[in-house]
Amino acid sequence: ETAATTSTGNSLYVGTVSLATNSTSTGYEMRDPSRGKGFYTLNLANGTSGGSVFTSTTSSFGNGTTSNAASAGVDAHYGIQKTYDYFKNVHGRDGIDGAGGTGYNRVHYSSRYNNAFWSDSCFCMTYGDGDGTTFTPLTAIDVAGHEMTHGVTSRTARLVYSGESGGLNEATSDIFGSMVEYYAASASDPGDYLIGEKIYTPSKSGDALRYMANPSQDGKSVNCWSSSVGSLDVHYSSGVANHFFYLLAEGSTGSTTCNGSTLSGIGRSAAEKIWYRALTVYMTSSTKYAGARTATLNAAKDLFGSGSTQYNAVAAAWSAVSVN
Ligand code: ASN
Ligand code: ZN
Ligand code: CA
Ligand code: CA
Repeated sequence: ETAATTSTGNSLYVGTVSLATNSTSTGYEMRDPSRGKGFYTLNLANGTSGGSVFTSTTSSFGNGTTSNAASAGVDAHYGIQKTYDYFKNVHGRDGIDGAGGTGYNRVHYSSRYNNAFWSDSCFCMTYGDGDGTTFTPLTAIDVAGHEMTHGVTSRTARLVYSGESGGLNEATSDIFGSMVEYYAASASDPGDYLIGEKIYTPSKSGDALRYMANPSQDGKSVNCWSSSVGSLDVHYSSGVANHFFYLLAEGSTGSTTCNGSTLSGIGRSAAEKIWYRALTVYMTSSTKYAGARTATLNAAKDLFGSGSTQYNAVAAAWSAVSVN
């Protein structure tokens, strides 16, 4: 017999959290049987396949440090839980596949592995532990939201992962990764437009993998569209759309805009709904930046009307990143 139950999780990055778990005849397991078709978190114990679900004899998992293997599992399980809730409660989407399926997590993949990734083949999420210098375990909530959003994109617009469409694919993951972080906001992780700030370079504070408010701050990403943007790595051509989204939601006094314009933000709630509708209704596998402008304008028209403040703000924010 099994039953859904709430356990306490002692995480690496967000303190003590409520974890949706399962109670069995022998204890508790890191498995949520209730959200959609359910999901669970596996410990790969430095292997690259197989693994076993994290279990505990008490309704408590992890100890808040890497000395306990379950701590990173807590972050990953919290991340999949909050990502599920974000798409369900904000966008009305039931799971990554839209039909209750959210896959599962694999934690402690390989040794000192400096990445995390979504795979469409296993329909699952995988997290490395990092080498301890460039990365700590990559189980932060914005990374969870980023990677699982790749699964959503695969089931919707299917943006090809190269050229401008690849930049839009990456930006979609940064956008919803950040929106998941805001959705889950807590005192220890309040939400921001930085990607990976909790896991990147533990010896240096204040930096991040990517900066949506000013993408060029990473030294590689671009703030403004140009005809050569499609030749960049997708993690750098994403800068144009990340910058667009930040400007749309939060506005600007003009310090980063490509045309010197000042902008009033429409807020995260309107901006995220516009991007989601653009992604799921209007973008296709070959959408480029010009097409993303049209897609988001169409989405804003549907949601708010064609002469609305939000519609006009979408046009102004794209112009501010040189997508005219
Ligand atoms: N973490 C990387 C990403 O989501 C994995 C990859 O290269 N696709 O972008
Ligand atoms: Zn990505
Ligand atoms: Ca962040
Ligand atoms: Ca750092």
